[in-house]
Amino acid sequence: MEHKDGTEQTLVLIKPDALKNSLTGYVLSLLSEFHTGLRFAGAKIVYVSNLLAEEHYAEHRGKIFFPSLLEYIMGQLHYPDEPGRRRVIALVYQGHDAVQKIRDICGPTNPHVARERRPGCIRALGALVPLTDAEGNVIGERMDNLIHASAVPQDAEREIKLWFKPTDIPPFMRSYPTEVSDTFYYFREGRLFRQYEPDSYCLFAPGDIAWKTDLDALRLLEQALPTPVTLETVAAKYLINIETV
Ligand code: FUP
Repeated sequence: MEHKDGTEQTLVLIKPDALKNSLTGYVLSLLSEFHTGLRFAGAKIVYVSNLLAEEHYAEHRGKIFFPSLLEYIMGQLHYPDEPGRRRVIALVYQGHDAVQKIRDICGPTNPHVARERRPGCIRALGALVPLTDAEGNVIGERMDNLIHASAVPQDAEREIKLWFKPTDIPPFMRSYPTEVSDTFYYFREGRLFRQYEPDSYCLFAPGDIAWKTDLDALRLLEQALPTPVTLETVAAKYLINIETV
């Protein structure tokens, strides 16, 4: 969806390998307004829980590289003994043609292809890691490619709403409709509650600003009707930097 002023937004994740290799500043420079004409609309440092990782990469569920991809985005592979350093930097950029502009700077998904076809792009600095089964046979590959960037505007909307609450983004920079909640919603272990339950997390209190699509989804879930957005998708951003598992 285009923003009111004709611009669009995109989600960028600076992944654990970029942080480990001290490439954060370099990546931010390449993406800076000076080079791209794009502006920050949101930024946060995120400890990536299993829930968030699974939701982010939901389209790859079931693929051979999926478990490794989750370990990678959660920082477990680059910081096996230092949970305190496991994090990603999540950013929303806004501006004309933001999705494609940033994809171009990232380059091809596979770092080997990136080096061959687009030397100088961010992902050309990445690595390809073979995945093996218990017998040591190569069964796939994991791409440590430093950065995630939304592929198309529809993905950008899903991903921005997955990682960011409306109030993480300045009011005049929000691209998607919001609604004020008139009720309490709590979440615990995949279930939704209207009243506080021990060990549940409060997703919304009356008066809180929510993405409209999230409240629509919760209302459908309460009636056990199918929703385009899962409960986990709604909840994940409210558990950011709370959940440690
Ligand atoms: P992209 O949109 O460029 O991030 O690429 P994809 O959605 O196709 O892939 C998502 C992530 O899975 C990428 F970071 C690369 C990773 N991947 C692997 O690790 N192994 C594969 O065989 C395919 C993709």
